[in-house]
Amino acid sequence: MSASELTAAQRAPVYLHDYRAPAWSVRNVALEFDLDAAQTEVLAELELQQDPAQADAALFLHGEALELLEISLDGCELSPADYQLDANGLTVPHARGNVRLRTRVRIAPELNTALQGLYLSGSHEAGFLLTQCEAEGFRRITFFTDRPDVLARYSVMLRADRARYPVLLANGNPDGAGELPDGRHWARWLDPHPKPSYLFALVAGKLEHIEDHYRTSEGRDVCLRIYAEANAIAQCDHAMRSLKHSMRWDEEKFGRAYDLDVFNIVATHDFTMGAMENKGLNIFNAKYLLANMQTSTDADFAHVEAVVAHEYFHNWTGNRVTCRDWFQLSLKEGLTVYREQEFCADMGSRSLKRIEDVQTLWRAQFAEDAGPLAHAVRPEHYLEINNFYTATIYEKGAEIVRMLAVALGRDGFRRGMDLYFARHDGQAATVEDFLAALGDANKTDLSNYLSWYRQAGTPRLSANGRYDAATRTYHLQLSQQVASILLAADNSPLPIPVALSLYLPNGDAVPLRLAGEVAASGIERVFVLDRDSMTLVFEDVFAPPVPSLLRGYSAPVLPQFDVSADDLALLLRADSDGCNRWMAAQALMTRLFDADVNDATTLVAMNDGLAAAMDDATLDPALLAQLLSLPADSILAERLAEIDPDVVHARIGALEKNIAMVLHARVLARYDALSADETGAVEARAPARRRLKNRCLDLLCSRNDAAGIVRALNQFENARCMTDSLAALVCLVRAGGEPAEHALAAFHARHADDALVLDKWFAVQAARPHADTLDTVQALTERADFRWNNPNKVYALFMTLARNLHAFHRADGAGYAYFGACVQRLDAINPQVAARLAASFKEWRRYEPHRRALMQSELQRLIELPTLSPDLRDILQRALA
Ligand code: 0A1
Ligand code: ZN
Repeated sequence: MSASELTAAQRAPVYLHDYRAPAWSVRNVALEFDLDAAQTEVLAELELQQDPAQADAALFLHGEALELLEISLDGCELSPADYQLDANGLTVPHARGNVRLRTRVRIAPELNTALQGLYLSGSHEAGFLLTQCEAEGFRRITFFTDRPDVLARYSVMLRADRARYPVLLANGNPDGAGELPDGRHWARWLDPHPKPSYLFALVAGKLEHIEDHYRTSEGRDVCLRIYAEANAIAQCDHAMRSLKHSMRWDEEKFGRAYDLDVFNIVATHDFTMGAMENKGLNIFNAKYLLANMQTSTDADFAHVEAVVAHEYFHNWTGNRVTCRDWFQLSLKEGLTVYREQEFCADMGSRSLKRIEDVQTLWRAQFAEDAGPLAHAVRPEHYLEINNFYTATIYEKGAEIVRMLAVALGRDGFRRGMDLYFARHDGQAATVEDFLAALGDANKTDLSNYLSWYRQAGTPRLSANGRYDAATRTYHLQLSQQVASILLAADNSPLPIPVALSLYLPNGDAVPLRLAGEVAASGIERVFVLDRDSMTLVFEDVFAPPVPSLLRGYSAPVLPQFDVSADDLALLLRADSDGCNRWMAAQALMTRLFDADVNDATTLVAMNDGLAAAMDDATLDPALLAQLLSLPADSILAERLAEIDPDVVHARIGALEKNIAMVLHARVLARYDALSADETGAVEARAPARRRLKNRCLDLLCSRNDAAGIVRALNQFENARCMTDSLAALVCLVRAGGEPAEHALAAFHARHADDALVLDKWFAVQAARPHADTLDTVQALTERADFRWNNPNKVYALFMTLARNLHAFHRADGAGYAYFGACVQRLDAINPQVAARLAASFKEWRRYEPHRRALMQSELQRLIELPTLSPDLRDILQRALA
């Protein structure tokens, strides 16, 4: 019986404390692929080595959905009595010591809609073959010890029909190619760097490429290629530029040079995630690789730069130093996100990048951490690892690295990273190894940061200040409250680096001298709160100061600061840290949301502060756009004891209309000036101006005023770039009616051949704030250009729908029922996609009783389905627990 005939067993949880070193390792692996979309054969020769300390351990290799055609051990063919096959893999009980195992299996790429393992991208006639192995996809290609702490050297032989599959790529360096009879050809690839199986990749098909070269600081000439289908190849230049910038930056900032002769990137439209860092052969969702002013927004350009950098940086943080087990996922992901964030900050505006990253953290991670899917950055157990590619592992993980970097300072952090690479190059490491290297290099003990990796939930940081005029001292008490003791593996106090300044009413910052210190040292300092509470006493403070806390958002905590609206207005006006100016504006808006705009003092403070910002000609237009933006709906919704989408919507509307009204003249003038200057260019400052211009347009349209709609129509008709065209379309669709219909039709006609632009077209409609949007989405799924098996299309419609207060959260429950039915349908196609969508229900307990009951019953209906993927089951179980 083949493993594919067995039904998948229900998963047992995996525990961190059960970790054992591998009983069997693979030194070398030789793979031979006879590639074909319908049937591919994979021959694998593994040089296996048993750990002498585990001499009794049977040889077990993971394998799923593989048809075993041939198996031999040390040259002797095995009979079925010599091995056991089940849904999880292959056991060869009598193997001992050093052995050579040879297996030949058959797989069916074109039937693989889960997009894990080897699959087909595009059409059956003209598509290409590619792989996705992280986290556990390699076991769908061949039998293997598919765990990240088994590092092997790979040699890969690819054979295929030359006409259908002219390009044959795998990891490492090319090692020969040639012709075969019957129109077939071969190519061999050799990867000299031992790697875990999740980094394996191959690509075969009809692809074009662009090429460039890069000379590393070590003198290696690297051939860089980006592969894409013919109609997209003209859109790869921005990615190539970003790649070269990333390579230079990693040498300059971390001393890390590239280590192969070639670096290949391939774009696909069929990908569940953003991109994948396979050694020497990165594979990208086309959405994060292709960019062109006519079809991509400024935000798309920024995403491409960030994701190219992210995958490239993995070459050291992830590939050269990998993870011992999947519990350590944030060791590579948090660290690589941090590196990516720093790179983007260096390429553009540091404070703006920080604001964007904080926005993402607050919107995605805080919500995750507050609900039933909350988990530690290093979890203690999991059912399905695919469900742990989360905002907590990525974004909160990056925040922990940032805290360490803030606490150690630039040079100390670099020393620590140097030691981390020196100690662990070529190894599979742990979070403890990381903290030890950073600490040892700086002769300090950072093990208390482990609590950040072990505790789920967002801690609160409170601050209370008291000024003593007689002694001219300012007493600042900082204290922390652990968020969710229930979930914490330990609940010891966390080390929280607090970067702070003190501002005098005239806007000057106070030189900071603590009681007992001889002299002041600077106007910004970092204090690490590593107890429940501490009080800092500052001397020589000549007037009651306003504290500017968590500058640059120095720790991922929920601020609960005892500061007045006027204090916030001062920070909004005068803080030298752009991120803190923005946080002050957000705090004012949040207070107004809480008070349903009925708080005169706060209203005046916010309105005056924003007006002053608009009048400040020196302010970066992109920062101004951020100051003028409300916190995300989901963040504001969290403020309510019980979420009622109608209340959220009404309060946000009132707040937005107040800003639009109070600033109307300024917004109009600014929009017209920026609009007259628009060139549609890529140059560095243009995106910032467009961002402000389009936020102004948004405000002008918020009350459906003719002045706004006319401008939106005009901008839509005359747009020189996608940023402007899409921003106008969003405003028109929100207003609805004939202009919206007309614009949607025109946009579709203009971009009918471009899958990525069509995703935007789908998403804009799914975002329309109206209960009827549900019917629109339903109708859109019937179109020929919607594909259920394409994750980008599915996310464009359904991720957007899930964030739509009006449609998803319709009071009649139709949104939940429809969404649930779609999740069910998708589970049979791509379980990872279904599980990601199902996580949209995670906040169900926070809603008012009526909607809460509706969401719960939909979750309950789903969990009782007779067939459910392990991925979806895991999410549903945790959501309902
Ligand atoms: N390691 C990748 C993310 C990734 C994870 C799983 C995947 O399989 C579906 C694909 C990509 C990254 O961090 O970029
Ligand atoms: Zn990553």
